[in-house]
Amino acid sequence: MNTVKLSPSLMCADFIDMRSALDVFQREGVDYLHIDIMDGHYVPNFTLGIDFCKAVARYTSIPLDIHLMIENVDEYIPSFASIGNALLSIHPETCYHPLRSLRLIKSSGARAGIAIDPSMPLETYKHMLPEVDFVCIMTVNPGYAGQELIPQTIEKIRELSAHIDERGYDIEIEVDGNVSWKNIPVMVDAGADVLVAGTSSLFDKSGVLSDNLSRMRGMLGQNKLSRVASVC
Ligand code: S6P
Ligand code: MG
Repeated sequence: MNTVKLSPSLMCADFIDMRSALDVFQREGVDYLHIDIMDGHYVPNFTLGIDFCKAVARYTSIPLDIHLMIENVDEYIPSFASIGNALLSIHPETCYHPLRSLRLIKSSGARAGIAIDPSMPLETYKHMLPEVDFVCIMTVNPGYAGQELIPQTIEKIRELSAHIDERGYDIEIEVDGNVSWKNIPVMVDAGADVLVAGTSSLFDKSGVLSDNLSRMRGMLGQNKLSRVASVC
């Protein structure tokens, strides 16, 4: 079985104490840092922005998994990609020509992904798959942390996993939304390769961050850390 990767969602961290969270991730090892970018148009919320991404990239060597929940995405792709060591996911429904946007991500030096809204069928996205490095299956409506899983999205993970196997694509399936203690086994069983961990597991306030991370590793059968890097 492949190792399931972890991508802590930084919008769920304590903003006043972000450095402590980054230190834990840098010390203990996580695969990516998930950063939600919202514009108040495509989603009814604002969260983090490009200067935040740059600051995180200066502080840690962990790749940034930047989830763009914004309109006019082509205008911003080059700036986010220029941060370096990044994965960028777009919501294709925000683009006139999603394949053009995906190619722009790649030509700008980042890894390209599509994020799929929970309401959308996989069929709509199949012709984009040959050009993506990862697919982010959203298991809650985009815009907020702390929401409940939309159950029918689990079947979509399973369907995508089978389709990827059948076609032999080299694509990671990321799952974003209510990746809770209860839902983790179900999501992994359905085919998740990357878990975006937020308030319902890693940042669960009833536990301490480093203990929550160990608990996640334990659930995933990962007693050893998959990635350890030194603080820059
Ligand atoms: C939602 C965003 C997500 C959240 C994550 C929060 O728009 O894309 O990345 O940060 O879902 O996790 P949780 O466990 O609070 O749902
Ligand atoms: Mg996200």
